[in-house]
Amino acid sequence: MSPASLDKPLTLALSKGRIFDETMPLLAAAGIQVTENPETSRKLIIPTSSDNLQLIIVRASDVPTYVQYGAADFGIAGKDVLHEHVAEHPGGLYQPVDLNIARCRLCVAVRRGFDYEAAVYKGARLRVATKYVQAAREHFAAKGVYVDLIKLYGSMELAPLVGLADAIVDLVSTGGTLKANNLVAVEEVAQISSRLIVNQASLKTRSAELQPLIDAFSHASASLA
Ligand code: PRT
Ligand code: MG
Repeated sequence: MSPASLDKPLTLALSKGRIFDETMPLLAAAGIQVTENPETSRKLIIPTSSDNLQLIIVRASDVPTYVQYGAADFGIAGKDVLHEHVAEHPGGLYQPVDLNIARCRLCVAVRRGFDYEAAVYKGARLRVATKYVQAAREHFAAKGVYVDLIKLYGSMELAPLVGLADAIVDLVSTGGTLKANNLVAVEEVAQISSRLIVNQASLKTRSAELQPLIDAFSHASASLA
């Protein structure tokens, strides 16, 4: 898995939205400004104030793929995304820093009124809808609960409301989405934040350029935490 070619600027893969927004202060701490806004611009390759750094804007769950194959030298991805990715595609990614950004919790949630404890206690087979199949499988296996996992790609909150599943495993930050849909979190699966990930070949061949950025991000995230 080769790094981006040497005559190109370093490439940082980000998703738009919360990860992009929370990465801007980290870049600023490294003395780098970004003028283009991916929410309004249609550009997928975004220059920065540094000639040696460009951003690419990809789906959150695609960030590890771009970095693993060396199309991006480094990237920022949630532990939720990384856990699923690494389970299927081990190797090739170095994860040097927990940036402590885009924090949330991966939770089991059910319809208000659904007696989760009783269902688990009785040994009922639960239908669980989630995008996080790997994390969900490990969580319920550790509890000794039998589950049928239903893979969804979005709007997990709908599944218990229309009888697709008894429970969901999804990310919760304010809890507003669960509340608005008459769902309650009944268990925490994991605490989530985003990590810096680096292509292993890039780290070797371009470490003189990468390491100062890794250090700046690391210091900035520690001081912003
Ligand atoms: O949106 P898209 O389908 O393109 O991809 P994505 O949802 O994976 O991307 P994005 O940008 O929404 O999330 C990127 C990363 O941010 C995730 O991988 C997490 O690591 C992190 N993060 C932090 C969150 C949240 N907080 C979060 N609240 N990701 C998603 N949510 C969603 C959650 O899935 C639920 O639908 O927000 C809703 C709940 O939010 P509250 O505030 O109502 O509880
Ligand atoms: Mg989203």
